[in-house]
Amino acid sequence: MEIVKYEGYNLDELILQAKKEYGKNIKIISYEVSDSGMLPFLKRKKYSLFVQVPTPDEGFFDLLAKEQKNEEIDRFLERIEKMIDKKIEPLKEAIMKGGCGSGELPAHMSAPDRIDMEEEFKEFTGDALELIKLLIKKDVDPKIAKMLVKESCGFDIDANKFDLNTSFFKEALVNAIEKKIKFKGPLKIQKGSFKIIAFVGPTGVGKTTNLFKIASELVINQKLKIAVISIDTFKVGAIQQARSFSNILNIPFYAITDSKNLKKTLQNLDGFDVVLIDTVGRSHYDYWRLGEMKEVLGGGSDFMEISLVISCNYKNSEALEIVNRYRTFFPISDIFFTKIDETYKPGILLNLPIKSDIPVSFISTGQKVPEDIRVLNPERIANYILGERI
Ligand SMILES: Nc1nc2c(ncn2[C@@H]2O[C@H](COP(=O)(O)OP(=O)(O)O)[C@@H](O)[C@H]2O)c(=O)[nH]1
Ligand SMILES: [Mg+2]
Repeated sequence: MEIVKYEGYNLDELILQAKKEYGKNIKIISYEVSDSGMLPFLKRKKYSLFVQVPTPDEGFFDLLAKEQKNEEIDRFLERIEKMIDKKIEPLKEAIMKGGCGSGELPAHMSAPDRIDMEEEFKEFTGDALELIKLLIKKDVDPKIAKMLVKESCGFDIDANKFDLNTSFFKEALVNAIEKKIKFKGPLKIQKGSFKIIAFVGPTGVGKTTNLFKIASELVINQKLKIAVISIDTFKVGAIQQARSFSNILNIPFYAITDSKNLKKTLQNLDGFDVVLIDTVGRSHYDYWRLGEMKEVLGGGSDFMEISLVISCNYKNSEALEIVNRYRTFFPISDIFFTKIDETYKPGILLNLPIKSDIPVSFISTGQKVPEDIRVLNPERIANYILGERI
């Protein structure tokens, strides 16, 4: 993919022009508005539009066909997912009521799945029980749901059970999250600190896109001196995508492949405040490749922070497996969640940090660079879990 810049006085016309030249499957990345004309009465708003377009050597029509096919597959999978959800919803309700109509769970459920909910949550009542049910609906692990809710409970002597000590679900959840999850907080970097942050994780989770959201914040708002190094030399078009973003932000960009070069490049960047390293996406099953990447990153420095990028689309078990595999290779400093906009069951935001005990940093809320990113904090996680988008 390639980034193309269009300039003009009418944004709609610029978009039309881009679509005319590259087809309807272009992606609009961002636009900037500036005033043009020296004299006040001649001032007009001038737009710079950045769009991602397929490169000609990737075969434009092939790519278009592929994207259309992918959309069809996505729609088909979405339908299947909804059908499955509809089918298992009554089953979940039945489980929550402590049985399955006949009082028995279906035979196809394996022994560990046969959690007798009534037994499991018999110490809770009222709002506490309601909140546990809600959390489980959002795909929070039942044991984690129970542990979190208990953090915000008091003992109800009349009922002889635990109930929430507040009448607000959000307050209860924020209080529990504050105690159980570590937060990295906003990225505040001192001038001259020479911080290095590498982004690792499987292919397609959003490492490159989100690295540039961070880069934009650091360059534009914090006025820091940034450089980007990419060791993603294997994914078609990856270097070009990163190079184009770097050009837009006007920051130096280096593509390297081996550890000696990384060391040398970092030494040459001594006067910079932050160096962001984009890495190749690797399957977490691909030990050999992960080992190779570790070797390249190993040529970095002891001050390097390694951020593991995980999509909220992943199943809980899959995400935990990814974290466990990556942490055998790298000292992971934080989990960076992406694609929250593509899930309606965000339980992963609680399950993964609690099970892995790794701090969380950011959440990506969409494809737009630079605006679709938020710093994670207890309130924000609670809002996502309770279904409020911010
Ligand atoms: N819907 C959605 N898409 C995202 C998000 N973050 C990244 N993407 C998209 O995911 C795709 C893969 O992103 P990329 O940064 O190339 O992933 P990488 O292989 O990990 O570097 C691109 O189309 C991005 O625009 C997000 O938060 N939400
Ligand atoms: Mg990438």
